[in-house]
Amino acid sequence: MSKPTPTSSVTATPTAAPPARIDPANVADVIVRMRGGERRAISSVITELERLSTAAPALLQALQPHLGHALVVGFTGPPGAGKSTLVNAVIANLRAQGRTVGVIAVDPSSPISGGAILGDRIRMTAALDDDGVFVRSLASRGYLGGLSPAAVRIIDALDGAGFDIVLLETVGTGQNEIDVAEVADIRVVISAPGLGDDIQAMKSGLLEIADIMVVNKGDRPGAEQTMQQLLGALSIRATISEKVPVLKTSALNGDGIPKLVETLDAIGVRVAGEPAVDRRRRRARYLIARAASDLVAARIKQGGKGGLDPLADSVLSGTMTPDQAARRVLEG
Ligand SMILES: Nc1nc2c(ncn2[C@@H]2O[C@H](COP(=O)(O)OP(=O)(O)O)[C@@H](O)[C@H]2O)c(=O)[nH]1
Ligand SMILES: [Mg+2]
Repeated sequence: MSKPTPTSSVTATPTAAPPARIDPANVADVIVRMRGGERRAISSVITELERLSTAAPALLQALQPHLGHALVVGFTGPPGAGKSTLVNAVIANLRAQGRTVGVIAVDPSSPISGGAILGDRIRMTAALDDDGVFVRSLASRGYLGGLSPAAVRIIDALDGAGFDIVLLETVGTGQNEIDVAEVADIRVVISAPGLGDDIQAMKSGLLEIADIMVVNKGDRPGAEQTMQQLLGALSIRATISEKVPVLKTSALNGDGIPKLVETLDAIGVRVAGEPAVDRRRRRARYLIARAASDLVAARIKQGGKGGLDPLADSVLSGTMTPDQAARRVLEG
């Protein structure tokens, strides 16, 4: 690629979509092969959607009739809580039951070392040599439209490919990661002893989105204390504490994993009772909201015709309120 990829999510200045690597005339055929479980087809569809290539719109449209089957489970929490290891343990449990699993690991850590992705590959050993599992890691390189929307498009790819469950690992540090967790049908928030500030390290926003709380590294001293702190933090939020199960796991030795999967399934039964279109709509809503806020950010940056200065002067001279000026910017 001769052009540098954008590093910010502001893409409203029409950045040209990268050229497709699959022939747009073959889209229908690729979808058929993908749904037949052909890994190369799955991989190339994901790549097109990840890059938001010129084939992406046709692919997304062709996928639509096949969406809404997969249960999407988000795993989020601070770095080092054991998310990847836990996801690996859950994969092994699900595979033992014969269920197929797609995995997306979103890791915004330094793209320079590449260590995070390599680390995921090492931890997600359950996925090796198994056609029933497909793992895709995303680093924080520039994605057209941003990293999180790329992850959401890949959820659609894995759902469309027919996987029973899609596991989405995100680091719960920034608002974007917390937002992307909202596209999941079930949100698992993971903490662990020894992360420094323990519960304080869990952004309060994370506690609020949890359908299930997990204290991982249950084999380590301090796990019980972390459990108690968490139960305490949840009990102040009375409405939440009633329904959020708090489970202890050890992703390393497997303790608590069957119970975690049972709990996921119990919630999954409720989710499956919702119309599939509701799940697709949730993801579409997220993509629209993100694209809209990117557009707004770009408009502000450009300031409409002639930059923001003329509007700022109007505000200074009292001929316009900041609110009116803002509307003018949005009108373009
Ligand atoms: N003792 C113990 N260590 C764990 C457990 N789960 C993960 N780890 C370790 O914690 C470290 C971070 O794990 P990782 O899965 O990469 O965390 P992530 O950043 O949340 O994805 C690794 O060294 C793991 O081996 C656990 O249940 N018990
Ligand atoms: Mg990880």
